[in-house]
Amino acid sequence: MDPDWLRFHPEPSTPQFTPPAGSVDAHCHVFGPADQFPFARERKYTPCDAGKEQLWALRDHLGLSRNVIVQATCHGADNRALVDALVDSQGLARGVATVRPSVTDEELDALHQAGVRGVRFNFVKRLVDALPFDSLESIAERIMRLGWHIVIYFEADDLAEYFDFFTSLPTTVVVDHMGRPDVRKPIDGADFEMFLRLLGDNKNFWSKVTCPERLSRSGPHGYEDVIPFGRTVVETFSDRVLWGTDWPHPNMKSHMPDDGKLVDFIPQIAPTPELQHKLLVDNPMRLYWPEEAGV
Ligand code: 0GY
Repeated sequence: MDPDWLRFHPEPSTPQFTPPAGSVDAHCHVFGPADQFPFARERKYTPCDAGKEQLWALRDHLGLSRNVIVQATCHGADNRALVDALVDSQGLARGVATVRPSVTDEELDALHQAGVRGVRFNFVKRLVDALPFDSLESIAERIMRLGWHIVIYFEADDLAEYFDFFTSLPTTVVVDHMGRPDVRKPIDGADFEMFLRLLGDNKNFWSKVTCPERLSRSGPHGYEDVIPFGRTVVETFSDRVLWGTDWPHPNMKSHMPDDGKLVDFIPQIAPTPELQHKLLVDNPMRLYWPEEAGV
């Protein structure tokens, strides 16, 4: 089974930026291996195998300490590859799962035991047929007893449609990739203003400042057009931002980023050591390892 997108970078460079001790890659995936953990029949793309050992090697190479592994649509609601990686990580990885409304409390407990701390609701139409709101609401209510949060993934054009539903969610909500702004539009335009309002008016909302390689229209050499967007989010909501590599970068068809260069992008959006520490250590530890963060 051949992947229908580029393979991840075979030899990422060594970053020039040194992440602070204890830094967390708070958005990455594991895929397969397909002969052990088959991809979902309903998937919209076929990835390459990208297993836990490769993820741990990347973590060490980049100078990071921990991972948050996010269930991607190509594995549907079959979280076995995710759980396998979490168990193997010996506490150095947490997870965000995908579940259906039919999930049992016992299954949720088992996911929690393995290290899952949230569920992902995906609204990106090219990736998935989203569940109806009432199904998502029932999942949201079911996970509250575990103290989990909800990760949402959507395109900027769809935010207006979902705004009221998102703000009705009863948990902490983490937005993937800054709500995928169109970085060709002005930063003070209506679209990004709506996203900033989502976070500004709703203190339970966090954002990942991830994926310059997906958002940039200026190409792989520095992702300059994404910097003002990322920096605004980091500086405005410094206690509610997360960073991650997005390895192995599913669906990247134009170019495959060098993960070392993605680490070097961090000081462009978090220019001071204080902001870097919040983004890479304090915030992810508070959300995913609160028992160690003293929360
Ligand atoms: C990402 C982005 C993408 C894919 C998925 O669940 C997924 O399949 O999240 C994408 O294609 O934009 O965060 O990995």
